[in-house]
Amino acid sequence: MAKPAVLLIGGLDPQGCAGISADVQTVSTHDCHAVPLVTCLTEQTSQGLTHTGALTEAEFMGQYQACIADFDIAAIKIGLIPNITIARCISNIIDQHDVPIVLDPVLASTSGGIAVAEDVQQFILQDLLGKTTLLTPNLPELATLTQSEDVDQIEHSTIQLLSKGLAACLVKGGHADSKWASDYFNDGDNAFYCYQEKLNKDVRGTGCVLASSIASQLAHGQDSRDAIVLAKAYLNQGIRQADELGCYSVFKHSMAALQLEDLPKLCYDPKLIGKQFNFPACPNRLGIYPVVDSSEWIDKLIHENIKTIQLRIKDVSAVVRQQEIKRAVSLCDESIAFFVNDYWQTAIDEKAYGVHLGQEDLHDANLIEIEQAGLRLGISTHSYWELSRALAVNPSYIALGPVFETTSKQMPFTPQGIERVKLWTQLLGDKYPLVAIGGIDQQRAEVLKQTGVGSVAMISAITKAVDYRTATKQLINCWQK
Ligand code: TZP
Ligand code: MG
Repeated sequence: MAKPAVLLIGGLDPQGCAGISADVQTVSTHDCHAVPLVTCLTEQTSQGLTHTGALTEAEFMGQYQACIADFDIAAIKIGLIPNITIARCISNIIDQHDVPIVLDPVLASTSGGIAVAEDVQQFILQDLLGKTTLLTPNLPELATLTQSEDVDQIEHSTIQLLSKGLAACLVKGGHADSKWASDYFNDGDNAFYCYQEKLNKDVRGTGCVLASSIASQLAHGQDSRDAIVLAKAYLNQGIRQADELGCYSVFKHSMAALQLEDLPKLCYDPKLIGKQFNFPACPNRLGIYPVVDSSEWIDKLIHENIKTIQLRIKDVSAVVRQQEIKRAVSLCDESIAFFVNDYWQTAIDEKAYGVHLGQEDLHDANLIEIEQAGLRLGISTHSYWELSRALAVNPSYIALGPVFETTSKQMPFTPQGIERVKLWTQLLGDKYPLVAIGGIDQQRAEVLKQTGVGSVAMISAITKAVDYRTATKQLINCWQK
């Protein structure tokens, strides 16, 4: 596969900490090719920025022609725009490329110094916003762009920018006075807070790194929510491992494996940022895990030595549902981990072992009530951002699907594949048991066993088998081998 090239438009920091040097390192570490297009030769130190040193239009456009002479560009990241002439050139350049555009509106550098001219700010608002895939302002920059100092109005402020044609906005909340570093994403359809504990290190250029990391992920074709979550993880890891150099900590660019502690958490309600949930643990290896639609199936399968099972009933009346859940609970003794899909209230009333929730159910369910009732909680995930959502509620286990094509559920997700199961098994370690689901039969279970995953869930491999007894026995045998 061709390496995606990312066009990096920004200023050169002579100390190599921020701007285009940070961008180049980030993009290269993400296995993309960095194509630097310098807007200005800045003079900046730990004391701030004293000179922007803009290039002329001819110099800038001459560079650009060279940038694109031999490569196709897969994404563009824009940083410091020194004046209106360069701003207009950038607008023309964007028009030449139908690719994701990440604009980091460097209106105020963390180290202070020269602010971006008023006419450039206006041009960003009037022209560039409408061409931007993702804008990544910090709180002061959002305030400048929306002329509102009220950081509690963050949702409203992003809507204001979206109404100007911006596709999506990620507001970096690192400047807020809180124990949590919390960013807010809004694309009009999806909005969430993405947070983790603030790291106590003063590293320059983190805004550039975040935006370039997102641009690289988008160049690789990632969904924008996954791009954000993965970029945050990259940022956290690089800050955590930053090296001391003079009066700075300098960012560590590294392709080291993703660490659970670096993944941000995700929630929809700002009041829940940092909320600690504590669901009881369940066995780390949940084993062969059938998902069935009746208590009759549960009766049959526990007689085949199944120890983990889920009742997933759709389209029946509330009365039947309750009877089914009640009966299932009465059939399962304490050696069996019995999870109820979705209907958490009935699961609590009937004292089931646990509840399994999809992402939408998770949105609607009262997690505090489930936690107080002492039920285990399992959560479905299909992507990194959904994993971040799951991590925010600290569940008893996490399910990843669909690993293979499935016909049992209509889903917009492409199969995750075996490699991702392996990666997530290592990522989640012994902190969260992982359950792989989707298109799994005995042959595939044997392959998945090699990934180290503790459990495989299935519907059709058992319920549509010619002989469910044999199918179940074979699955259990292969898993115990
Ligand atoms: N969630 C992800 S895939 C899936 C669910 C409920 C269906 C699994 O069914 P099958 O028949 O084992 O592919
Ligand atoms: Mg559900």
